[in-house]
Amino acid sequence: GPGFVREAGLSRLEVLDEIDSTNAELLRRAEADPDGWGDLSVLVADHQTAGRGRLHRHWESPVGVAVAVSVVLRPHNAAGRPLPTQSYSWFSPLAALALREALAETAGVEASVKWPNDVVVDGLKISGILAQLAPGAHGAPPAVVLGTGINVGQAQDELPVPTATSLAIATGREHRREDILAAYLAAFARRYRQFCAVDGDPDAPLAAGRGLWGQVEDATITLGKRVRVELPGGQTLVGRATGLDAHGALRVVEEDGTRHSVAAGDVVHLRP
Ligand code: BT5
Repeated sequence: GPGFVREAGLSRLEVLDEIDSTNAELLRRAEADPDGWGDLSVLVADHQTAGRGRLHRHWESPVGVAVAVSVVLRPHNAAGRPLPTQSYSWFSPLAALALREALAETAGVEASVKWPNDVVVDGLKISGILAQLAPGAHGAPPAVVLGTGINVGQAQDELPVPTATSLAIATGREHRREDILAAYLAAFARRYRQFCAVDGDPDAPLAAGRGLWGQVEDATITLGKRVRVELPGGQTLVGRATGLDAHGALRVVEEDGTRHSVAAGDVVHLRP
């Protein structure tokens, strides 16, 4: 309700029955009216008919059992100064941390981050996050539309891939989508404001103590693992994931010692 919107510090929250994609819709609206969709405006849909993942992949969010939510970010510090666009790569991991917190709080579930944009429980994907650039308001830097799909009530045969799970499967009981959504948005807004307050410096300590960089490293199960990384160009890399760089890129060391910083790609965790 409106009380929640105010408390969480959101600009507005709109709920639709059905839309092609909440990200696509917010991108269209931000384009048509860059000033009308301010920082922390939220769009939620009960059902998406053409949800998207990265690289135009399909994202499934069936009616009644999934959360599909997108947020417009026009990041600036308290003095109104825009955040440097290099810091934008941290919004998706920031969202993953917020969801992790929300799942612990509302469902008692321990979730982790799988690089780059998955939230996993028991190694299975419970949520995917998609950040896209939108036009900035009048002369301002680009905005970000940050979308999150969360599997809440699906049974295993309602999920598109065997590597997916839902909150119902992970806990063996039902959960209200509104509770998950409210906890997630509140956690996200809180962390986002902390990050904006330090001008998007991933190393600057936040209220929780450490910088965002360190917090994300701690929550990312990919680190320390042997991985196969499929790069966007089609090449494949096999090695050990050793950490994240200052932009959130994955550091990978191949068996022959060659070092890489991978900005985008798909990761498979391999056996040690
Ligand atoms: C993602 O892409 O994981 C980002 C998903 C973002 C979805 C949100 S929902 C609200 C907003 N509006 C949108 O249109 N999108 C955002 P990626 O890492 O590329 O993963 C996509 C792959 O995940 C697909 O190719 C499937 O294999 C798998 N997948 C599809 N639906 C899934 C689901 N419900 N649960 C788990 N995996 C799924």
